[in-house]
Amino acid sequence: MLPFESILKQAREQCEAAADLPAIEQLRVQFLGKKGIVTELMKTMASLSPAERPLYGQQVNELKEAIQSLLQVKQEQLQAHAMNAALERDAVDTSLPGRNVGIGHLHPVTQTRLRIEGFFSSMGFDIVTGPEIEDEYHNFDALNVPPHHPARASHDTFYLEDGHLLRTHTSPVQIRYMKTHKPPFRMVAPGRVYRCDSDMTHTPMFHQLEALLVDDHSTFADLKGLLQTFLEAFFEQSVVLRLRPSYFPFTEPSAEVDIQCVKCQGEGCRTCSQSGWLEILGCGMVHPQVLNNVSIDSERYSGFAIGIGIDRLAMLRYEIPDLRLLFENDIRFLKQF
Ligand code: 2NL
Repeated sequence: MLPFESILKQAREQCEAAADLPAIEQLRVQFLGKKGIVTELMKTMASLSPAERPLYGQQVNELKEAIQSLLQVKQEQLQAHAMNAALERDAVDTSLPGRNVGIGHLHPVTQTRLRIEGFFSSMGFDIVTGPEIEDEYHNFDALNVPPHHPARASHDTFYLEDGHLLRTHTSPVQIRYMKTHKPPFRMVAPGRVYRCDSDMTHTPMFHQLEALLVDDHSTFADLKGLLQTFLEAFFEQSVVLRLRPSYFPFTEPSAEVDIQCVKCQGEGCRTCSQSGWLEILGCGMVHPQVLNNVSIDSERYSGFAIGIGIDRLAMLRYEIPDLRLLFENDIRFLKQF
């Protein structure tokens, strides 16, 4: 066999056997490197006669190119193989469900507040907020709450320094509003309020929304009609109202409003403690003294006010059994709404 053919055969076999890229590089050195087999063949050309040289040179060149191409093909094969192995190893299963981004949602109390605000907005009420730190005048005196009223005792109200306190209701927002607006007007004041109270059904901080309407001749019938419309909109069903006479220093007459239980329609169930009724809110006609306190002529104008516990309505709407769940901020609880 001619040396060229035998060298090519040897190269082909070794190339075939090469298992990885370093082996290919080693073959390149062995055949084509500075001291490689092909290079050595090239050097022997000097000992040939001028007539033999062109053919010899051409054959060495052909050998060199053939080996180069062998190495090239094998190298590409190995690279493709390595690439496929990597792709298989790092494969992504595009059929797997995506990870939940979890953008969250509003707190159930906030959802309930927005729902109530939405109703009153639609009825033309302004939504107004005010400070949570108040003074005795705006929280009590202006509202006709006498100096020795039990609500003013320090075991019911959080007092701060120099006559300040944490508001016990949102009424001071209405006092400020009435001082700066001329009737007729209608507004609601939502927000956090504070009382020294903590048990199954009371937390030291809770959420209230008070509605206030003052006009030429607003009546208790207007109040009752608004309550019926509001409660049916809120619970998305017809409701039966029951008004019980009550007492608040800032309204006269005053009433507590019950509705027939929206869970059992009055049959008696756990939600209504078997009574068939749910206590929902307090309301009344604004006491003339309160109007006078904010320089509104109580001979000419009359008004009504409604005090709504937002947390209680959230509990009824979402069937939450314990008020305290609303304030523990346990994500497993909150996620359900
Ligand atoms: C309740 C009772 C009520 C009011 C709040 C009010 C405010 C002004 C004047 C007159 Cl500025 N009244 N607010 C009136 C009646 C009841 O809340 O049981 N809330 C949960």
